[in-house]
Amino acid sequence: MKHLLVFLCLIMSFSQTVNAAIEVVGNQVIDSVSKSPIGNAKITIPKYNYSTYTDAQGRFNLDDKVNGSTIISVEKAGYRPFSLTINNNVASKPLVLGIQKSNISDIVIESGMMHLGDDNYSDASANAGNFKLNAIGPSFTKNFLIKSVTQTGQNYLVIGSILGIDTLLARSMGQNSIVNSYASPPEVYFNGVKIAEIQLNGDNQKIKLPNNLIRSNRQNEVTIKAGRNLMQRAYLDYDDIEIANLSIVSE
Ligand SMILES: [Ca+2]
Ligand SMILES: [Ca+2]
Repeated sequence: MKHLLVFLCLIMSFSQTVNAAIEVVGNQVIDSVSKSPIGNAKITIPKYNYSTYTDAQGRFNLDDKVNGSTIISVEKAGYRPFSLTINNNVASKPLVLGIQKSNISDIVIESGMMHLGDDNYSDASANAGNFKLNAIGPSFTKNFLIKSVTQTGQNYLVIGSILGIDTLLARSMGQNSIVNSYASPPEVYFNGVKIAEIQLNGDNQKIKLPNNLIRSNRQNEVTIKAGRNLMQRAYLDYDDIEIANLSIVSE
């Protein structure tokens, strides 16, 4: 009988250890295909000036940083820049972020975060409480070389994350709480030609690049222009927005 009790106690303590091990589930960065953990990936939340690195198991801590909507970014050599718009609801559960290996043809245009507009916005506008940076002005332009084009594939301009858009559609989708105004959508130009208008906030927005606009082995230019508050006629009020991670991928 005594032996049986010792045996039962051993089983109980063993199962408690196992349970404890299972409970330690936190935020993790993994390879989106192989699902293996990725160590030493840089995690950034620009709004809080917060950055950290994943451990060998791909785990990372957010230190209860998240309050309201904000962008979290992951950078790791050999992988495409990754960003995700999160809020305290999302961040209160373990985040598993799957990042994708980069291709040789990928072009990173901008890996940081930028604020377009004029730093003049209402508290009710989308993500107003979450703007971190000062505006660089109403538009962003960058030149970059496209060495060769996979003509068989389709090329895309990818906007990792965008927040703060106050279009009529964004308002109708509940992305802001503005009652009586809205803005025109931000416009995207490639080599001087308008290729898209961005109506909604969100992540990983892919815009088709027409192959005939691409200048192979030469400089190409991308421009993003902030929209305008259409109800403000007394002065020009650009729609303040924030963008993280701009790249070109071929698929
Ligand atoms: Ca503004
Ligand atoms: Ca805005």
